[in-house]
Amino acid sequence: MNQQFDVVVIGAGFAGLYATHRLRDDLGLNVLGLDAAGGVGGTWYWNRYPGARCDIESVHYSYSFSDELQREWQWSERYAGQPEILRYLEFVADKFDLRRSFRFGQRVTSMVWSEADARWTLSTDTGETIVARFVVAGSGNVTVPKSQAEFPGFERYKGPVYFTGSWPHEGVDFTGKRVAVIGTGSSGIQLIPQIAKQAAQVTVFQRTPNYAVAMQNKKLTPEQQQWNAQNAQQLRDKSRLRFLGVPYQNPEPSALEVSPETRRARYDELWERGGFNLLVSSYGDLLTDERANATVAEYVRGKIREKVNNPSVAEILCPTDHPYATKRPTVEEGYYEAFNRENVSLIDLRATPLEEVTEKGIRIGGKEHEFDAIALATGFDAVTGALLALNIVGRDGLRLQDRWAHGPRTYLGIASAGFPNLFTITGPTSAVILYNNPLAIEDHVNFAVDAIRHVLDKGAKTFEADEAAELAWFKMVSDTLNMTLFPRANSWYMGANIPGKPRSVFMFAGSAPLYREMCRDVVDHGYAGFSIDGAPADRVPPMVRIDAGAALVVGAMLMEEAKPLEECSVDEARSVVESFIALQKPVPASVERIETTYPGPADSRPVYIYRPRNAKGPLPVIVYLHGGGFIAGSIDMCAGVCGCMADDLQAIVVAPSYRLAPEAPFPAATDDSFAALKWTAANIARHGGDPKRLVVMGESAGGSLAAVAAQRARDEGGPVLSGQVLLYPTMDAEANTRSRVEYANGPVLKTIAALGMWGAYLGDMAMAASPLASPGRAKSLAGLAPALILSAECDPTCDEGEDYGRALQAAGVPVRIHRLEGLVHAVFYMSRYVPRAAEITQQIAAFLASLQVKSEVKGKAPEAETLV
Ligand code: N01
Repeated sequence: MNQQFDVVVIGAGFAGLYATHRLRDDLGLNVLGLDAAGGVGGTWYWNRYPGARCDIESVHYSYSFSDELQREWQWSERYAGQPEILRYLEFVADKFDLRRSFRFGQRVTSMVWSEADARWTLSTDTGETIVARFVVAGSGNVTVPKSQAEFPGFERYKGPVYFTGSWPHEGVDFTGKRVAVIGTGSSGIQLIPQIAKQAAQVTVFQRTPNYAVAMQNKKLTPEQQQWNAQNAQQLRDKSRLRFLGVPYQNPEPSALEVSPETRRARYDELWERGGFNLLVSSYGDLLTDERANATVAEYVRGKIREKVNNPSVAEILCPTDHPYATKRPTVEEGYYEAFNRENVSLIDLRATPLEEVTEKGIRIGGKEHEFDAIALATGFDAVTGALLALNIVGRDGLRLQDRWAHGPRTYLGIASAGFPNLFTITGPTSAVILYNNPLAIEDHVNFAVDAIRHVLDKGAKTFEADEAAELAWFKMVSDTLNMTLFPRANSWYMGANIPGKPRSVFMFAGSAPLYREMCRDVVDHGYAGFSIDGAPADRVPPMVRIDAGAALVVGAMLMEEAKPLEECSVDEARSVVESFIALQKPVPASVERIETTYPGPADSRPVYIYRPRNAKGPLPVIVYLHGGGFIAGSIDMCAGVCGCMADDLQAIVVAPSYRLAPEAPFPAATDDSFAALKWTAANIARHGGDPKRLVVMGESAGGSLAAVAAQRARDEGGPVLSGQVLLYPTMDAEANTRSRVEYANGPVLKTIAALGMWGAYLGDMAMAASPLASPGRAKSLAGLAPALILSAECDPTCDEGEDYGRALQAAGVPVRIHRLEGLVHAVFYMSRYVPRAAEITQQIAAFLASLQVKSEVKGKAPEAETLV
């Protein structure tokens, strides 16, 4: 029998079947699939307990790679049961003739990397040894059942014990039996009502109650089936852009911004829709804000109390120790009603801990309860269990168990440093946990297949995650996770369900669309973060370096499916930019806004003056020029940031409007903003400002306008400025910088979009030669006001601002350049969701202090630094 393969695929579930199909049929490789089970199906082969059913709607919980398959296969129910999902996977295996590539009933017992020939050697429990260049592990995330050894004395129990995760194929007849069920997670919640219909007595041992939502399952009509088949691709495309990978409607921003009545009506409507609709389509802050989460948690508890007749039983079933959905929220059919039956009783293990398992049953509270059978729905050694069980030994004898002793370390969840040519499909820290499995699997398999093709095309031998990339990935994933409520629960998501297992980071809590963008970015940067044949890897790409808060905002933006800026009309671009209002903290009540006008060269223009109500003046003054690419943005759009700056810095912030292109092209914006600066200098004393402590500031395109205004103040007779603050400014239409290339695709601003806006502003690109458009081209930069340049690392404009700062320094201007590591364009406007946006105000506070123009600043600012 041939024992040399290009690729060994482990597992014959969704992942293994698709990987085998792609590697064998698309790449033409010699592939062997191995599975310990007697057939295909993966988790659906083993989990045959009564009631086993998927919690994602069937039409979404299926492959998307084949149109033909999507047309041919019809699901009979909204949520398919285990037998039907297994039939589906068998159908797929037959349709694509996959069984011939598999050996069933063979469990991989070890995998050892040989450096000399760059091959993996796999051993199986049937004594076989197989050699392969690549291994694709599709061993699953909830595969290895938890050990029963957690229960003292279990080995003494004489009756039958059934694990939900390896249920007897022939089924179990519980008629007339007294049955104990331990565990009330997804499996237990499905199993209990089914057994209750048959058994004489069911005793449920509950340690932690769960939030179970009505499934609202039903048979699909022929019309629905036909519609699903006809619209399959559209449904799948939409799914890929949504939280959890289901094409449900996007949520409203916040549960806290609506009245209790509105909220309740929304929850009611989504409850009726069933399943994950409640989580996906209600409010965007349920998983990040405890108070928002409390509203839905109380709603679900209310439903439990409605369903369970006995109020004290209902209270035991009501979860209170973790926020809603921080453990996988379960879906139920008749679970709560089961507790209204005479033959079902509930034991609260928190109140009465399980003492031991005896020969005949279970002892709690000093009393032995006898059972004819015990069903364990106690869950799995999830995410890492199946991979560690493979006993993988990588480069230089490194054992995966040792490498992951304190928690998994991976890059993108698909590879781990020291283990070349091993792809872990939907591995730890990938997006799978909060995503629809088949789609997550397809994405990951496609990544692995493309990487293998890349290696083979290059004639290379090895593909391996770089340790530095892993570290960057780990930081971003753990920071993101820590911005959510997930760490508040002791769940398998956190590795907290197994005694002794390190509590760590197992899940990517951004969103699947963001994760996909990150993977795409890695590929677009030539597999940055991976080393091929040991060549040093390029540093990790932009999306992986992104700050966690910014990552969550970018993920939410991707799910909004907004039209890319570069494809927008002027009006569309304006409404995209205005939408940033929602991302800012609001103007604090401690700040008043005066709305007035200033005389611009063409017309009288609105200007807002923000003044801290109780500050003792005269106060320093900041003239703030908003961004928006010269074609968009407004003084209303920047209200939150201006109001907060006034409060944080105890300064007066003046936000003038200026004319926008293309209606009023260059130099209208610079003429207006310079006029506003002069008007402020002449008039601000009336409002409590100190014109001798005047700073001009601008964000993005406003940064360019601020730099030009500072030059005109020097050249055109004042006013005298104390300083200039340029926040990730776009400085020159023709700048040819590294960051414009490296960050060409965003994350927030794309180079092509910035260029489009420059074009609209300048009208004629030849205008770029004017220093009024490109301040870096001024004859001299000497004698300008001291400058603070704040650049964002993950931003095409990063370098042009810094380059201008260095040119100012060379001309003898005191300058501080501060790079906002991991932050993105427009982050100042994301202050509500990106805590690190506060770094901008802190830097400005330190800058003002260095200029000695500072008031009593609220909060802690970095020490004032001497400017270079
Ligand atoms: O496992 P779980 P599961 N003493 O870990 C309890 C997928 N799935 O098999 O919470 C007493 O969720 C434990 O209590 P606690 C899905 O992703 C999907 O149900 O640790 N009790 C908990 O109540 C799911 O999340 C579907 O305090 C003990 C239960 O056992 C994942 O698989 C269906 C205990 C385990 O819950 C796992 O679900 C089934 C102990 N020593 C599974 N140890 C659908 O698609 C554990 N427990 C619908």
